[in-house]
Amino acid sequence: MTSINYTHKVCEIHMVWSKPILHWASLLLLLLFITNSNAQELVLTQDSIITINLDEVILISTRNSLNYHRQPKPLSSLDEFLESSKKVDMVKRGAYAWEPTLNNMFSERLSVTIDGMKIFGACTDKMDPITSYVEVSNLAKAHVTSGQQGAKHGTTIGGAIDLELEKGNFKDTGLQGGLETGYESNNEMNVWGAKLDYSGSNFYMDTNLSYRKAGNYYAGGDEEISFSQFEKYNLAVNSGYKVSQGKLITASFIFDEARDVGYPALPMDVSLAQGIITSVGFEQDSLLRKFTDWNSKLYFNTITHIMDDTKRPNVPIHMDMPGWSDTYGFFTEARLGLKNHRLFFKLDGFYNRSLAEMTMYPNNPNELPMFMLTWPDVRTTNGGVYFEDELSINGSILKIATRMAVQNQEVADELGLNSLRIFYPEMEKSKTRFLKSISGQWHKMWMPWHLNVGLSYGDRAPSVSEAFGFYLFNSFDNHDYIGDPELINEKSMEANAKISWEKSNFKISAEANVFHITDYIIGAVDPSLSVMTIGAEGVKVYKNLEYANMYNTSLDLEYAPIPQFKWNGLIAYHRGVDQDRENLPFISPFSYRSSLSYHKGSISGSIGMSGAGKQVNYNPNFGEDQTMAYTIFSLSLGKTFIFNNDLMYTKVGVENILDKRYSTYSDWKNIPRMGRNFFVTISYAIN
Ligand SMILES: [Cu+2]
Repeated sequence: MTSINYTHKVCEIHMVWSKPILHWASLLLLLLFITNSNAQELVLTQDSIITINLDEVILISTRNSLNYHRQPKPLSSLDEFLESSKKVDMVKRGAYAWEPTLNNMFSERLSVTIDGMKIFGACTDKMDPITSYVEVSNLAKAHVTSGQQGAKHGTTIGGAIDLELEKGNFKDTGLQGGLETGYESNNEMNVWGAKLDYSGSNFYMDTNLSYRKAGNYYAGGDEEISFSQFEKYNLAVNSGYKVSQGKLITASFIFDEARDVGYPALPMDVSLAQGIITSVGFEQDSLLRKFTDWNSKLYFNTITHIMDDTKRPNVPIHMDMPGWSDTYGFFTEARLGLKNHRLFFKLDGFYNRSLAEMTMYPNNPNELPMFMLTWPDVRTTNGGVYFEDELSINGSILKIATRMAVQNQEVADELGLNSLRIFYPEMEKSKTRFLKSISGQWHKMWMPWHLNVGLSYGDRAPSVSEAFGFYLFNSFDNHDYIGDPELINEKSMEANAKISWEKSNFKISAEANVFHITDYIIGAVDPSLSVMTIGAEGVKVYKNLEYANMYNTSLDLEYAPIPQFKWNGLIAYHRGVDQDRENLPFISPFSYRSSLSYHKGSISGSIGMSGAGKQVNYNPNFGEDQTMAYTIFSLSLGKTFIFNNDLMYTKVGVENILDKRYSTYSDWKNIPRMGRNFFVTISYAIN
């Protein structure tokens, strides 16, 4: 898949009141000094186009034909779009609701937001990442930011993924509509989409409806993967009203529901995963004369997740496991330009309620069912301020950013609190934590060279599962997990660097980052506890490790010998170890990908290759075994047709051409990925 990268640099500065930080700060100063003494630098204009975020923007919208050509598979799931990102990997537990990871870190270390809105999944087993509650047709872009550069969207260690909703533009185009359909051969998936947009000079309203239904998929070699089916509906309405020049009210509503979702790598499936995501916003071009781009939003979302094992054969004990998550939140932000400073301010807050329960029904009808709260109605209240300054100094840009937040967590359910007090008799009902982030990113150009370096510090509170989880079964390492409400905050120091050489038809860039995470939170076996889940090997309790180090490096090449042809190549290497040099789980082995694409007039096409080396560094204590090397190939062809005034786009292609049977390091319990898959998509736009 083609991803469009505006990869510029990011620098993060970390300033914590500790020695390593001072050490880093002096390094940064030294760097600045070196730069300032260089006479050949190119002076950057104070141009808003040059920002120094080391982020990646994945275009998702299929609103215009240009994007349609760029995307090898336009009706891909959002998961597939994210997987095309250079930085994001997907953990697969089946065909649906993959979990995005960034810098080999999972959701508890990331900030994932939809248009800046905080949303938390309702599944104790992570079957419902936030990304599963939206459709590609709802979204314009995905912004992927690494490390503390993502702090704008919330507290994070590994980075942020913000999914930007597609919005109207007040062009007087009246009503426009479109129909889309797609089919995939491997799992007989049907995709249907319809949209109706109205746009006038004062008002717009975009409506879209989509439906996907898939059967079981087949891994390479034609092995059917049982319980990998799913069905999903999504309805989204997005509207805006111009109150007066420069003032705008927006409202958005998304209803997303998946039913009968199989999770072949897990012992349970999902009968219902439902999300309702709503917001109202107010935007004003200016504020108090000096500030610009004032943007505020109030939002609410509610998630319902119902797990189901009634369709599984040989279930030792039937369980009902529903979960709920409601989030109320707001943010307000504005910009201010002052001489060579570009300032950005944001104030945000949310209140989340997470509740999950489990009822076990013994096979012997004379025994009573057993009821537990696995998430004991945890109320999280978080308020934060974020500030950044992009400062241009002698032709380079330094961006300094900080977030300060206060978070309170309270266990509202007495039964849940008393259950946890069995393990933590001293546990308080409520606990408040201060969270902080500070980062500096520095970008310098000596055409055609670009250099970005950054330092940062950030911390995070334990997640609801890590702090309050009560006998959460992890099928990967076959252990029950118990949270620890007394965990201390996990802290991360990060350094990153990127150097690139960019000409119009050739680009090469090398980048690396290292995270030194102290008080790293991970599960450790407690042999004194006995398991709750039948067949589980033991019980793990979350604890703070002394520290863990993670290293991520990549080399990226792009070459366009003629404008119609473009070649891309990427290789990446990751490593993660704890203080005893033990491997961390879920760290990618050496991986690579390459694609060649062609686009001229109404025709487009691409061939792609991706793969990974043998996983050398894995950790059996977390259920990992060695994942074998693999390489897979794909191909797609597209053409645009014009009927009267209307446009029809078509795309056909094949993925995993050689029908290779493979799984990656991030596939839950080595669940094999899809084998050969033919797809066709047709999109008809009525103008
Ligand atoms: Cu679940």
